[in-house]
Amino acid sequence: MTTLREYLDKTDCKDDLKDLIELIAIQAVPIRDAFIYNQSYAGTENSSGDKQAALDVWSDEHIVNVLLKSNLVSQIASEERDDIVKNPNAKAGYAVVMDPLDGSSLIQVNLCVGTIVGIYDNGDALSCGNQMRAAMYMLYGPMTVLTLTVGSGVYIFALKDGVYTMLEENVKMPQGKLYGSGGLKKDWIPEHEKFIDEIEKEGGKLRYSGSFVADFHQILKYGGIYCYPKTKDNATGKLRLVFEANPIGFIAAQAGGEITDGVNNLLDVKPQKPHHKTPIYVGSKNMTEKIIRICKE
Ligand code: AHM
Ligand code: MG
Repeated sequence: MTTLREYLDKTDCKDDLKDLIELIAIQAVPIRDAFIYNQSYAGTENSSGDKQAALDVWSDEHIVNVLLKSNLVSQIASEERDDIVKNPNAKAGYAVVMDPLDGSSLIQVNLCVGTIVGIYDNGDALSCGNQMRAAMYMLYGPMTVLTLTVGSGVYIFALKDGVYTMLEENVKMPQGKLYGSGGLKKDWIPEHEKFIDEIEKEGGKLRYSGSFVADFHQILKYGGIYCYPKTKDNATGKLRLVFEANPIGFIAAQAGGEITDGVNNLLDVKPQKPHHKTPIYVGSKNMTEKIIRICKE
């Protein structure tokens, strides 16, 4: 069984990047332990206007403290903060972007949630997604699973007794028929309505939990599409380019899938601010090509 470190040792990652990836991945242990004491809402909102769960706030503070202490990171952009945290004296200049606890409306019902992270080696948290050096998410399901890319394929690891060992190597996203969409149906724009209609007519099967990271993991394995579209009342959609779309999109692309807003490859879009929002379609190319075609028509 290959451990996470043994895998990283075979890649072209520098030692400090390997250390950073391992350090972030192992935070799954304290985060999982914190679930039981952080079941409620915190009574606050983040810059995107989302209600913060106690575990959102806890995970954010925990990971930021760990990263600052490591001295490996010069910038941290977190979904739970208004501004980028800067550490100009860090000995290594990695920039980390993160959603410390994605899917937080599901904490109280014990459904699957996760931590999404992207790493840039240029020290700039507002880089385009295609400049990412590594992307990963930890999924807190029946098992704790780490999905990771360092730019040479996607690898999945499972955590047991404090050690991640490889579950699957070089994961490729199949073409598929699963679909899930956020946004109220009554507010869908005609392009999105047509897209979902076509999928359903072709035998698509609905799977949507309300946790992007969990819903994407299913798409990664089985194929299909996750979408959070723009709607009649919200031209930017709900999700964020920096913390959610780019790390997940980078993983999708490394597995042979794609991320788009219907027109642009999101990995090519320059973030305008940390909480830059965007419509998202991420999944198998048979699906992303369909929404791109419909948006062109
Ligand atoms: P969060 O990062 O605060 O949890 O918000 C993002 C979540 C996604 O995980 C999920 O796909 C989406 O919001 C669900 O939204 P909705 O409840 O509108 O379907
Ligand atoms: Mg999120």
